[in-house]
Amino acid sequence: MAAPNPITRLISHVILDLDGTLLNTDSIVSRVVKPFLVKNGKTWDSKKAHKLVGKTPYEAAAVVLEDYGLPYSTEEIVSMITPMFSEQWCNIKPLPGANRLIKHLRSNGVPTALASNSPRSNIEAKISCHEGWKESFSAIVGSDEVEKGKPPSDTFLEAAKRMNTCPSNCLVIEDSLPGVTAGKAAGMHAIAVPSVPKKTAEFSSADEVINSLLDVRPEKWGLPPFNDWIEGTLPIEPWFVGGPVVKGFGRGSKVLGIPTANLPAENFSGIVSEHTSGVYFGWAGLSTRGIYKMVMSIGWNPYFDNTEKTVEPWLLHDFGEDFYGEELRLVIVGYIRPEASFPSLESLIERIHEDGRIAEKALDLPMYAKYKDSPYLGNPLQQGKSADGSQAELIPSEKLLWEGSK
Ligand code: ADP
Ligand code: RBF
Ligand code: MG
Repeated sequence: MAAPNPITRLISHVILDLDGTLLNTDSIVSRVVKPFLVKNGKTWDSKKAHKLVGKTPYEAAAVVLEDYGLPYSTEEIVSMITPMFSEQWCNIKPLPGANRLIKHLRSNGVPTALASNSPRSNIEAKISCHEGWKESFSAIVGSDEVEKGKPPSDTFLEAAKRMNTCPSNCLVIEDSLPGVTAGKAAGMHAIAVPSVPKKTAEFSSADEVINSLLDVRPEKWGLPPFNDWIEGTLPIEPWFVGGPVVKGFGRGSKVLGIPTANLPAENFSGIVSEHTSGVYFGWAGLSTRGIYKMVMSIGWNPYFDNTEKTVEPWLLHDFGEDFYGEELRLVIVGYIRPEASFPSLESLIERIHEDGRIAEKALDLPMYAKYKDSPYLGNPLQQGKSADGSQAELIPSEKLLWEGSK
């Protein structure tokens, strides 16, 4: 692994944004705004969803009003939509790496604040759904506790003040442009974790732009490093996907010499939005052949600038033939790195081979090897169907985790 960057900044306090940074709030925005619009005779345009990211409820309502031309005032929209949101608070899932980061900061005694554009009561309601979160923050600042929400600096300055520290000691982690702007305006360091894909160019004011919270490297900021990386891999809570192998871009073998067995996009709709892009690894089961080591990318393949997020599993075995149409089951157990663009095709290929070597070796570690026995990979009774007879796209990971650890 490369030597860590020399530490040029000494951070003592961290300030986290909530929606879109720690919580996958976007997934419920459409669940609330969409039915609201439908009820009012409008059609939800998912391409406009990003315009609501990082806004206060009032600002978001104003955007909805402007975009869809509803016969209400902004205040009326806020008051109609707020109860609909409140019902959903506990359905918002933590983003990948959020629990890990919060626990890490807490166990290392790094004072951490929450600074959000939501009103304080909403913040409290949302974090109460997640065990250990509330106790992990030494200060919480809502938009109703300061004169102006983000992008002005008030929210972050107030958070620093409540932690009795000065802004230059603080590291802000934010997914939205208004949030990063606010952090910089407060004189703080800022990491951007954009929740809207492919918008990284907008974040030039951030000190660092990363792909997900899994990629936070606290040691770069003079903070205690994570110590859960093992042989270049990060264990994750496993996830399970499967389906018949379908045709992909026709590029894997031809252009890269690396075949990737694609699964039907619809099998991934939930998974793809839940998991950040990146390079992962695990075990692959082919119904008639056996169980193999596997390394895969999930995302937009930046080198090729794809418009669709895909899952590209490369089975670490020489089959000497295609197996389109066969049932493929995957158990994804660990993370290696974010997706990247590369200066040349050769360097992309070299990096993918390196990923393969890392996965090959790591999968022999007991913590990963045990998942080779997951019933999901090979049990014909489970294949293609779940208990209710519907297509099995995802087995609840808690269940299999439990089975795997018996
Ligand atoms: P496509 O774009 O259609 O996915 P690829 O060039 O990526 O085409 O080749 C993938 C196909 O190659 C898979 O669907 C599978 O049938 C076959 N294949 C052969 N060996 C492997 C392997 N080791 N890993 C993944 N797929 C393989
Ligand atoms: N594509 C990228 O553009 N950037 C990557 O960092 C990247 N990493 C990959 C890692 C692995 C292990 C695999 C199997 C593929 C990766 N690819 C990446 C995807 C590759 O571009 C993809 O398989 C082809 O586009 C085939 O469709
Ligand atoms: Mg492929």
